[in-house]
Amino acid sequence: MISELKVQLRKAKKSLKKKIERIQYRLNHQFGSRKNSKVLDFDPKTLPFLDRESYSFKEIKKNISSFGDLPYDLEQKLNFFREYGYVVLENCLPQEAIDSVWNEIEYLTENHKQYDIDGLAHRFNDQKETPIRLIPQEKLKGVGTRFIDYHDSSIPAKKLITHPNLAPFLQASLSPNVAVFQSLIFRYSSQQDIHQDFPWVTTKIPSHLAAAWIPMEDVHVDAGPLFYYPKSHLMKKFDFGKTGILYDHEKSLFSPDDFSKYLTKTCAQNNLKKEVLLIKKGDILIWHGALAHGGMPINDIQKTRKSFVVHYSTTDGHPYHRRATKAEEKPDKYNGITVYSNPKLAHQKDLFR
Ligand SMILES: O=C(O)CCC(=O)C(=O)O
Ligand SMILES: [Fe+2]
Repeated sequence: MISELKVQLRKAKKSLKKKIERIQYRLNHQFGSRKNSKVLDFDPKTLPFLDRESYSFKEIKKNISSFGDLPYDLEQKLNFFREYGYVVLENCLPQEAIDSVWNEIEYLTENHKQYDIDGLAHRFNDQKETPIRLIPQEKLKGVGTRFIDYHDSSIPAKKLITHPNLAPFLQASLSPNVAVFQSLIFRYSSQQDIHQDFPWVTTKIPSHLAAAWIPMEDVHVDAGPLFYYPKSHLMKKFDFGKTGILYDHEKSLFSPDDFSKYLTKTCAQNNLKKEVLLIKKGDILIWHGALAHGGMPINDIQKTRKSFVVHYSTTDGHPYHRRATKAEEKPDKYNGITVYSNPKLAHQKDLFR
């Protein structure tokens, strides 16, 4: 009892200290000097070519690996992405390849007790990543659950997320040295609040970040589709206080909630309109690391929204697996894209071939 009280007291003290720091920070910013404040944007020296004023498709094309016929016009899609912060590549992935990866997920869900692949389930284990063998099956199948970095255990998944129809776009928008560094598989909508990815899904170079949203079934409007605000990647960035544009749970003075309020307000001020993503299996949405987006609420609880979200950086931006302490000697490459391996899951790497 006493120790519980002590814990609560410690928490209350911490929260009060943060409140005071927040007020001091705001006052300082309004009236004081900004000598020590962080620059609130990406470092211009590190921007991918596509994000630079001097961008030229001709130059980019010279630098990336040669590629075959694509089901879209690369230059046109890159121009659209540059302007709007997202783009849809239609009919890019074979249906059978998607179905077979989803079948692996069904198999793992049924036989989860044998697998150490990570998952994250709603209101389970303090929202911490947990091996799926420890997550009860109903939770694993439920709303709010995701498989984390599943691609580590599946060659078909690795091939899907580095597909030859996708790789040239990623290389042209980020750098020739693209790296997959995180992936999430959802059965239902994440119902996540509006956010941008770069403050959380952190890379050594925050501007080296893009994500793909791969539907594993046609998206239904009542299933809680992904939403986003076109052009929001160009908005002024949020200041988390002390940690600049990046979020740190311990050190940042402002919370994820403050961040989403800021984004909603700033999108409205800039007259940006929310769009909802209703794409089909086989299509891919790519979004810029700074595009404001989230998951709509689920209107019909019977409706799944099976999807594969992949975060890509560059080998400079993210030199090794987030669970590793140093670079792999020879990381795997699929279609010219580096795919790091999880050193903690070496015994269950590439289970599916
Ligand atoms: O698929 C969703 O609903 C949102 C996923 C997302 O925002 C992310 O993984 O960064
Ligand atoms: Fe996100």
